[in-house]
Formats: sequence, structure tokens, C-alpha cells
Amino acid sequence: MTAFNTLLLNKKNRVAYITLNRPDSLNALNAEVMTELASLIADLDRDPDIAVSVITGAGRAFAAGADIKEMEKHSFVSMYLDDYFAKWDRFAAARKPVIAAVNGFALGGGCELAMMCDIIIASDKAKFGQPEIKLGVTPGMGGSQRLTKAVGKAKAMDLVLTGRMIGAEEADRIGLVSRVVPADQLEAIVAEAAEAIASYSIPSILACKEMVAASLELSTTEGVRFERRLFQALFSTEDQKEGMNAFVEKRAADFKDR
Ligand code: CO8
Repeated sequence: MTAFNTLLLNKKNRVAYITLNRPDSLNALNAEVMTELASLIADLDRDPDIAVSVITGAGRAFAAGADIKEMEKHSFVSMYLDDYFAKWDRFAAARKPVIAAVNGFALGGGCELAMMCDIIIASDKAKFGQPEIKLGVTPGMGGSQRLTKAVGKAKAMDLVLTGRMIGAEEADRIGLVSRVVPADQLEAIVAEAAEAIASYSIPSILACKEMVAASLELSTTEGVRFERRLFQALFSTEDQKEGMNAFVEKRAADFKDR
């Protein structure tokens, strides 16, 4: 198994559990975290024994944003030439689903990382925000776009312009997170959700993710056509036969492409 400096990895029941492991800096996202995570997520996409990943943070934060101590020395030219943080696009391009298990602070790049994931399950102690304005900058890992798509202009402007932090209850109310659960049950509930997904057929898992993600980019007509083609294509799989046959025979499906 590859050794990481900034991450912990544990694979169980077709689920990859990834932990951001820089608790002393509240899991601040530096270039090394980005590089390791981008490479790991590409490996997991190719791993036939993994169907879904979970990402969480060690200690009291999910991630308190991009690493300010690393970032502060940069100039416009170095940012522009290095295309600093561009590898986050590779993480966001994961084909298999990723669940963010938000255990604490998810601020700035941490909130943006959670929004790159497909499902956000938050502990009732989690805190979200886009405080970059307080540092004289703006969201830079997609937050202005993904947050607005998730919660609408009114809430996104409020959060991005005031930089205020919100609790899990408000994040749930505005549609930023999928579910809020008691802190002491976060791990178990996330594992249950991940294992439920992992029990299904991989082609349908990938297709579900791809078509919902496409809805954010395509017109309704194009999106519905895209959905229909993927739906139709799944009738070429053995797992479609097995899934429907199992329903008719009142038994559990035994998917092979999983
Ligand atoms: N970067 C680096 N170090 C951090 C960060 C961070 N984002 N957040 C916390 N730390 C460090 C602190 O410096 C401190 O280290 P030390 O012990 O050496 O002083 C340690 O973590 C613990 O933090 P605090 O003592 O501050 O803990 P508190 O409980 O008092 O406060 C907070 C917790 C409220 C989370 C506070 O740490 C905080 O406000 N952190 C910064 C949050 C923030 O501003 N995040 C946005 C960063 S900018 C960003 O994410 C932009 C993303 C886009 C970049 C794209 C580039 C192209």
C-alpha cells in the first residue's frame, strides 16, 4: 500500500476510508495533501475492490481551509504559473462516489472540498463557512460556483461576503449538506451509507453519479436525454437481469459487477 504523509487510508467492505491527517493545523489543505489526495482518488477509481470512498478529518476539524501559512508567500505570478491548487480538479473528477463525513470545521477550502464530494454527512458539531474574504481573497477551490449551485444566490452571497460560520443545522436547512447526525454516530451512519452504496452494481453506481452531476452542467432536455441513454445502456449488463430477476423472485440480488 502506498504510504502517505498527510492521509490515512483504510479499506473495508469495498469502501475506502480516507482521513485528512494534519490535526495540528486543523487539516489545513497544503499542496502535499492535494497531490496525495488527487493521486489516491485516481487509484481508487481504478481499484476493482473499491466502490465508494469516505473522506473525513482527524481531530476537531474536517479541514479549516487551504494552508494559509503555505499560501501567504505566493504572488499573483507564482499562483498563476503554478496553477496553484489545480489538482483539486482531479479530485472533483472522481468517477466513483465520495462521501464527506464532516466531523468539525469545514471552512474555506475545507467547505469547498466537502462540496466536491457527492454526499455530505455532517456531525451536529460541524461548522461550515467561506471565510476567505477575511484574508483579503475569495473562495478559490470552486466555492463560489458549487456553493451557489447548492444553496442559491441569496445564501451563497451572505456566506461568501460576510465570511460568517454556520452550524450543521443551518447548513442542513439551506441544502448544503445531505444529512446531519449526532457526532457520536457519524462514523457508524457514514459506514452504513457507504456500505449500502458498495453493495450495488458498479455500472449503476457510476451512472447514477454521472447523471446527477450532469444535471448541474446540462439543460434539462440534454440531461434527460443523457439519463435515458445511460438507463438504456444498463440493460446490456448481467446485473440488470439479476437485479430485476431477484425482485420478481423475492430474493436479494447477487450483483456480479460490484
Ligand atoms: N491554514 C494553516 N493553519 C491553520 C489553518 C489554515 N487554514 N486553520 C488553522 N490553522 C492552524 C492554526 O494556525 C493553529 O496552529 P498553531 O497551533 O501553530 O498556532 C492551529 O491550526 C489551531 O488553530 P487555532 O488555534 O486557530 O484554533 P481555534 O480553535 O482558535 O480556531 C478556527 C479554529 C476558527 C478554525 C481558526 O483556526 C481559523 O479561523 N482558521 C482559518 C480558517 C480560514 O480562514 N480558512 C480559509 C483559508 S483560505 C482558503 O481556504 C482558500 C481556498 C482556496 C485556495 C485556492 C488557491 C488557488
